[in-house]
Amino acid sequence: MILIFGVLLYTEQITKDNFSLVKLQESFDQFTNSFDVNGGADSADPASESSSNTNDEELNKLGFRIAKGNVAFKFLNKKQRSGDRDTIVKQNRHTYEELTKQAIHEPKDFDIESIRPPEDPANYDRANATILCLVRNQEALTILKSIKQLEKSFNSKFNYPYMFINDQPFTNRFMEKMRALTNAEIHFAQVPPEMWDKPGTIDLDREKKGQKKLASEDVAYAQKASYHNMCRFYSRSFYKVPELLNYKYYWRLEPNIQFYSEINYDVFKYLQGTGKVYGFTMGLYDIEQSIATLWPETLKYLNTGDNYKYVNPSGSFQWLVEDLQNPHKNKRAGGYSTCHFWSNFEIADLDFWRSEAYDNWVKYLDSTGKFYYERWGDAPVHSLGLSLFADKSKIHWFRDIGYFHDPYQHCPNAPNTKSCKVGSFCKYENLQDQNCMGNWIDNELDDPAKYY
Ligand SMILES: Nc1nc2c(ncn2[C@@H]2O[C@H](COP(=O)(O)OP(=O)(O)OP(=O)(O)O)[C@@H](O)[C@H]2O)c(=O)[nH]1
Ligand SMILES: [Mg+2]
Repeated sequence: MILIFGVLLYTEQITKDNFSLVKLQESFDQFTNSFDVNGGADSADPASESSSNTNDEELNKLGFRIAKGNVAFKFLNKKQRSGDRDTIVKQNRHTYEELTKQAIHEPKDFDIESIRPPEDPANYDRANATILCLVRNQEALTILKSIKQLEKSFNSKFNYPYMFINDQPFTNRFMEKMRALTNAEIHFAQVPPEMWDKPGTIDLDREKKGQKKLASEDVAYAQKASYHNMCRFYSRSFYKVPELLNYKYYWRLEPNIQFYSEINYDVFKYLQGTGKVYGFTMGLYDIEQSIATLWPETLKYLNTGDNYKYVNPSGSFQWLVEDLQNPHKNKRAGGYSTCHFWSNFEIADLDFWRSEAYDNWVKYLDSTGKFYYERWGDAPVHSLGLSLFADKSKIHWFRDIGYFHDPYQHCPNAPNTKSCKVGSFCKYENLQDQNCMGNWIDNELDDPAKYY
């Protein structure tokens, strides 16, 4: 089968493309990689065969293998879920709703009383944190709506500074509008062009073809140049923007979102005090075509040189390789479930992105050009980075924060949740299968009773 595909690929390359050995090799690598979620272990070598047999036992038992040139992951289905896709979707929905409907209070794993709102926010000893808004001038009205919500729920009590960033200069009108919204400090910065613009190394012909193909499959924003720049920027550069370098924590805020909760503790100090690196509210499946080779490329990277050392043995690997709820996505994405933390909401530690483990990997991703040839999003990139390189106990589900970004929401059963239906994830029935939180709860979540 591989041979037949190889011949087809070869013929197709000669007739459709200017034949190039390099391109052919690359396509073939992608193809073989997408079937070899073991990351290309060399089974022809008897020594490596016997060691990989031992390793296979480990892989079957643990669901992962971290060895030089032999990194692999395997879904173990520990909850023994079975049935057709509809049954799995129903089961996972039930799992999510049941947990979300349980009464939830503030986190128990930190002394929350010590991080309550101060009497005077103007004189508060804040954590080293900022609220980060990447936004365009023409989005003034929609980001304004988000800021009003955040001020009401959280920030009027703490006065954390805002950092607005943009690839273009902000207009005076935009800046005036924002200044009128808060008592907190506000900073405006322009993203350096080398962090934003498409690099000169991108093969424009290949980019056009790739994007056209994605557009023909209805992949949102496939041909929107700025969207590709934005995804690449949020994946590989935002944590290096000069004005952000002195900050450790950020809360990412987008236009047009809603908060359903009153947040009465300092979420940044919560992360700081617990040593957690990342907080999220929702987990989703992704558009598989947009990241067809993100996982194969990642495995290729992890199986190069000493890169295997970056993989954290306490990572959250199972939800990455789950293949029950959306097996077609897993297949198309070369073994990746496509599950990711929805990155329009992030409260996180910038030093995680600045770490060698994340930064080196993302440099490799960038070198493939596939932020442009495909449409790799920052959400799956952040999520793969976190699941592979961070201890999963450092990833926090802000289950107590009700939040909406069209068309999905998280609506917890908390005393101060308002304006949403507890447990409901999406008003559209046909999108229920996009919720990946059942997978997270089943496969990665530590006993929730410990934390809430
Ligand atoms: N300055 C600037 N900001 C951008 C650009 N494109 C996107 N953004 C911002 O990047 C963030 C993500 O972009 P969105 O368009 O919301 O992407 P999305 O959430 O995947 O798509 P939607 O579902 O349409 O919201 C938002 O904060 C945008 O304001 C751009 O070209 N320039
Ligand atoms: Mg958005």
